[in-house]
Amino acid sequence: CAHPSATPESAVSQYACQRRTTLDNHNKIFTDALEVLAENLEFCGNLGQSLAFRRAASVLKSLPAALRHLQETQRLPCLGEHSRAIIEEIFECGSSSRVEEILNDERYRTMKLFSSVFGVGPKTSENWFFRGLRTFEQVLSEPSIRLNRMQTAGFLFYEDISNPVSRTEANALKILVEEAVICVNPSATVSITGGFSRGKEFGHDVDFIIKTPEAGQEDVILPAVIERFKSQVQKRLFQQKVLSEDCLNILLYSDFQESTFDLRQLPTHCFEAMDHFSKCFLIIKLKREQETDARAGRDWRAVRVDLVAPPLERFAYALLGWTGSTLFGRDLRRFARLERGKLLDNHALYDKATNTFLPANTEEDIFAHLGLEYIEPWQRNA
Ligand code: DGT
Ligand code: MG
Repeated sequence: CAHPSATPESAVSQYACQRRTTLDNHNKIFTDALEVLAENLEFCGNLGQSLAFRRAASVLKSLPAALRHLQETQRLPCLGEHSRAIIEEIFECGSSSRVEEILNDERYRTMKLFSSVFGVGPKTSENWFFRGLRTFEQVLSEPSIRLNRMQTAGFLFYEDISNPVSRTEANALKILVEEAVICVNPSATVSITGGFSRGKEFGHDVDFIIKTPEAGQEDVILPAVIERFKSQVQKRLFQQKVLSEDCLNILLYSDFQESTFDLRQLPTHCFEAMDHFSKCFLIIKLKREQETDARAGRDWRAVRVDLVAPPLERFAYALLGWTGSTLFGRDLRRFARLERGKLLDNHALYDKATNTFLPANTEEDIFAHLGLEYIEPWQRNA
């Protein structure tokens, strides 16, 4: 990606934050292939090369039409010789032999399977693979493996949470979360962020960001919401003189992470690092709208939900980070650092020339600080 940043009017920028990328991907055949290569390299720990393929795929996603000839890639940034060779083969044969090989590769398939479990990352997946494990049954019956709480929940609700969440389900969850949030703090507001705020119809989870106007409330609201979910259940149990807890408890799993945020902290260089805001990772029981799951004999499904509660003065930065996409966020930071001499992360934007933090009330303010045209969330599907 060594293209100059000053691009002519019609040229495609090397930075995702200078491109408008909707969900209308006209080059899916190429981007799917490049993303398999990227994922495989991630599994092998080769993050640099993986990112190169992700960037190549992202550039193709932003194009207004399908590529017609390989030559068209010559005017595009971030498409190196490896990516172009894959595209060429797809043009000629309809698919890439390297991608087919990866899709059939035992290591790739096993890593993909293991890392699809909530709480199991690439390191654990690799560890299990090198111990000769290939299936969930083998992992679960291996006496030397001790699953942590998150992984235990991941296996327990695997089938439900590996099924994509629909927008209808996300909206139903919003009502549920909103009810709990407003009950504990009537001046707080809840917004959907992540993939759904970029217009996606399905997601692997639902991300919510909570805005609290009073200083300090961001630190207490999430534990209170979790307590509210729990007490709701007890109340109903009591009222209905009820059955089993399993039928009523809507909170199937919760992991609250206290804020470690410090106003004076400079933005971090490490993109992968989790932000410091108060947040929780939940698995929530959602009532099914239509048919009951006959096999399971239940009328609910488990859904993954993330909640984040930043302090008001940093809300816009948190929203921008959580809206994504991941590559869009990564390129915003890279652009800020390399083109503007500023440090950006989910907490703040810091100007190295004046040694000051730049305040922002809205996402528009942040784009303006960076001298970037505003890009709507639905155009950030890089
Ligand atoms: P989904 O849930 O699979 O439909 O897609 P998203 O885009 O909602 O992704 P998700 O839920 O994993 O993450 C929510 C947002 O958080 C995402 O849009 C961008 C941000 N994010 C994801 N991964 C990272 C990361 O490794 N570092 C940072 N700084 N932000 C990330
Ligand atoms: Mg999400």
